[in-house]
Amino acid sequence: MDISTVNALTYEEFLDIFGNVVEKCPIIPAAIWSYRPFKGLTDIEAQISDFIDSLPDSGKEGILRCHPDLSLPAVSLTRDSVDEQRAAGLVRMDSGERALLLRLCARYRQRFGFPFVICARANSTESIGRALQERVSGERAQERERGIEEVKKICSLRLRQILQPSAEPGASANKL
Ligand code: 2AL
Repeated sequence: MDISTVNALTYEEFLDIFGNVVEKCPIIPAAIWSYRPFKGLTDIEAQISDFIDSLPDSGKEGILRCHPDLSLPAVSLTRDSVDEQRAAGLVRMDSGERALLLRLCARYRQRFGFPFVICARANSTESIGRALQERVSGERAQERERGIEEVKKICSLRLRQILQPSAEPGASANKL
């Protein structure tokens, strides 16, 4: 989809298509709708990022809580989440690896009051396991910020699946 098509969408169509770019947080695309017309993919990304940054800590933690724990049964996940966890190889883990991951995720959630969030597409099962081992003993404020940075990475990749980078103004000139 290109940016002029995005800018021509009705609010309802926009929410249908962009509603889950931040997991189960349709209020975010609903809020940035106010900033149309968008200049391109990076403009939408920046508006989402600024909106998230403007939230109080409780709002940021709320966004993290909308994310499922990694490696939960697929029935409880959104389509986006299933695809991302599959891309990271999480669906291929054996039952011992899965049990360890779930145990660490539960410990993390208990310690911080929000789930461990990481951009699965940018990681492998090994790097997710290492990050979880390290982050489970971190500090709450630092983990809130790290989690939010991961949410932004997930969002960026989801946006790129909807809006190709060629939707950027000037992108066609680069091809000449
Ligand atoms: C997720 C998710 O749903 N997609 C992804 O990349 N990471 N969840 C999580 N808890 O990290």
